Amino acid sequence: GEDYKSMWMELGLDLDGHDALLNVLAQAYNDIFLSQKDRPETMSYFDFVMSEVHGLRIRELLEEKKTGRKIIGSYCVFVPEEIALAANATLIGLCSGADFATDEVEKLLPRNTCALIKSSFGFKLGKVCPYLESADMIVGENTCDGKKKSYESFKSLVDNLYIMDLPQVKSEQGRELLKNEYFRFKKAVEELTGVTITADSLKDAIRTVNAKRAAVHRLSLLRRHDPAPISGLDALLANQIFFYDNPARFTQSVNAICEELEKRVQKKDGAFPAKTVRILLSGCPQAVPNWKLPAIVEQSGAVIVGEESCVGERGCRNLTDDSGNSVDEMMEAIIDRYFKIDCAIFTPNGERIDHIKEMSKTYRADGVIHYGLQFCQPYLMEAIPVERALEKESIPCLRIETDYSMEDAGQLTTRVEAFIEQL
Ligand code: BJ8
Repeated sequence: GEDYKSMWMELGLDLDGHDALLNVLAQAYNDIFLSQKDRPETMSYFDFVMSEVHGLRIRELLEEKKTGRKIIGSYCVFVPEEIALAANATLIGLCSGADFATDEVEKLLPRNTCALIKSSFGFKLGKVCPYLESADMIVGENTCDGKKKSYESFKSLVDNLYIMDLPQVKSEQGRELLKNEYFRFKKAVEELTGVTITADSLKDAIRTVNAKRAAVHRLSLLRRHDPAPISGLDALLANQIFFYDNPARFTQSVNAICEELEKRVQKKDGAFPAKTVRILLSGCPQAVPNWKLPAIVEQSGAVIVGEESCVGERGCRNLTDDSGNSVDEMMEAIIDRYFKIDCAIFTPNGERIDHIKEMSKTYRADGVIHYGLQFCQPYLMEAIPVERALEKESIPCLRIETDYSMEDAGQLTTRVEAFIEQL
């Protein structure tokens, strides 16, 4: 609305570009989400959050800042929210799910860079992301070569970029590296906020984040039922909003959805009819508003029953042990928890294949669609062993390679429909 304009201007947003982005977002949301049949009523909270994504939530963050709280933006689920919260900071996942200012971006990045990285540059260059502009610290992590190298240029665009190094091997030395980096991050956040993390604040933070992850797990598990009580699109939306909503309110809202879904399961009410073909989506993270593939899958008559993705189960599978009594003990628990994340930048990464097989069984998927962003070496490379491993279990797999443009939508629909038909 009108009243947000001055806020956006103060943040330095480009109002025309920003309006254009919001219009595309609203249109896509309308076409993809609001047109769905038999949605749970409690999804109305998420509709509201999406309608206020650059409005009310930004106002809240700016209010937090007025009280001295700091905002930290991140591009990866390896950045521990517990540490931010414990030091009086709010962690926001920066989304990067749409092309923007592509011509400008391609002056700084090679054309054959994945759409996610290009998008993060585009949102900055186009000045259209109020989260990015509100952040007191932005964390870039050394994960894939694309992100790692692109942050070197990104540094010239933002003055508060903090680089977090990450291991690539799940060895003892790898854990040691992660440990050093998490302690270095803790110190940097404490310096940023001027607040020293205590055993109490860290325990509280761990509990807050655990509750959020537990709520999402509860939601995920309800999707194993047939008929699935919620569409994959709506479940994905909850997983996306996970990254920027107020944690306690998010937890409460997801639990409210779960209560409604539990009743639906009892009554055998579904978002789709019983015996609808069930798909597990696996691969690259799907950031807002990148809804292309899930929309195609569900408009083709299948239901997505799980996301093996960082915006999904890979990102929030494990909880953190909160039983420690000292900051050091709880830091160790945090390191243990994050070191289990089976991102494709790790080598070897057999756990991910095990998890895909396990998720296929838990959610009773008829087939797996592997989603790889074009030019994303880690996930495109892993797609082949993933497909082979699934073949051995007689689980059909379709490998998709795509980007954020709609140019291939027709072709994707044809391939997805043919895949669903054979299941
Ligand atoms: S923990 S998946 S959020 S790094 S799509 S930018 S991998 S070329 S996003 Fe990720 Fe953290 Fe891993 Fe998860 Fe590179 Fe691929 Fe692009 Fe990607």
